[in-house]
Amino acid sequence: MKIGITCYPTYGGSGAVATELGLDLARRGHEVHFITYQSPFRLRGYAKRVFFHEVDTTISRYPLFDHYPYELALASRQYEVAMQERLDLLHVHYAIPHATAAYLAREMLRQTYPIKVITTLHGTDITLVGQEASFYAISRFSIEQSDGVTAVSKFLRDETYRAFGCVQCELAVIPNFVNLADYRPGVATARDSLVPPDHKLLVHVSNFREVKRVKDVVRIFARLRRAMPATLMLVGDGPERVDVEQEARDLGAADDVHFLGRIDSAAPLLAAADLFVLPSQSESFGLAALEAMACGTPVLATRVAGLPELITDDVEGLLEPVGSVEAMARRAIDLLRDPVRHARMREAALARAAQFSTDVVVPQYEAYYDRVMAR
Ligand code: GMT
Repeated sequence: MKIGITCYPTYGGSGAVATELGLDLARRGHEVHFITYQSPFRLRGYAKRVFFHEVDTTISRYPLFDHYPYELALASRQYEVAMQERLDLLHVHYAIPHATAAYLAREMLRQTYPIKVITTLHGTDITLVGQEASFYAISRFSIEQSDGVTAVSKFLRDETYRAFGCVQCELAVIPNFVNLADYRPGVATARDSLVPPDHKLLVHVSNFREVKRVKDVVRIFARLRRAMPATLMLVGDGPERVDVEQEARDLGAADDVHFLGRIDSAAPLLAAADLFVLPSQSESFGLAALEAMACGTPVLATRVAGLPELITDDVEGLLEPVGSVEAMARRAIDLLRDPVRHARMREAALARAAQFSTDVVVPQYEAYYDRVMAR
């Protein structure tokens, strides 16, 4: 099949999933064309049957444009690439504005040939942005007009039905996945190069948006650090970072908190960690948690949205209500003081992650493409 993929190319779960999906589809013999404004962050170097088509944004500073109409430039590029490459389908990730642009491209192509549009919903496109008054109607329209729609968890499917009604759409659940060749315990960075020998290592990875509650990570850590020597490493960057840095200073924990910024692959760090911390307000799936589990690291997370579909409390990790910093710290301390229980949880995390490996999940997308193409 010839597949066009549009996603946000920047640091984030939806772009990561879209890119890993494209790379694996190409390994399976499909031809994949990424269409976006910059090369996706996980797309590095040459890969057979993978192509990148840049959406030109150079005219964005034209004086008439207070707000650059990116979605029109994107629709135009999707149309051109589809015509030139004879794409079978456009698979867009994150509804706004990608599903809307793909709808336009499909309408432009209608006279020539009937391309299919599949939209994958990832999270805040439904739970936050899509429910903003100014985006609600266009989100609903773009979802309903897609030829196929997938959601990354049952939670997100049900939330889409609840929030949008979506009478005409049938949503398939296809979960996030992880490449076990890249994310595995064996890739761990040597611990003595990361932390003093007696320290426990806690890791968090995110784009530092409010929904991630990164300050809670530091609050949990500050409490845990009173009970045992420990280091916290925070990977990623975003709007909350300055406040999180201040929180670490205010709590007197800054010496043991390291802000690493955006790094290409966190796998070596995840594999070296004792605990991955994800106290999000909402998390439709929690790709970062899955990647940590694939590296054999248990997860301390919130019992919210899609996270309980991935993690069972006390099996592969620990789940507590949003904001319950005391309880999360207490449970982390108990776990890290019990090496036998911790080792059992590591094994359970690895076994659970294997159920979401690329080999298991990507064929579900292929089967879904076949179903949509046959309609
Ligand atoms: O919806 C978002 O916040 C954006 C998106 C991203 O690009 O980081 O994250 C979402 O998509 C991921 C991949 O499907 C999921 O694993 C994340 O749980 C989800 N984030 C939220 O729901 C907050």
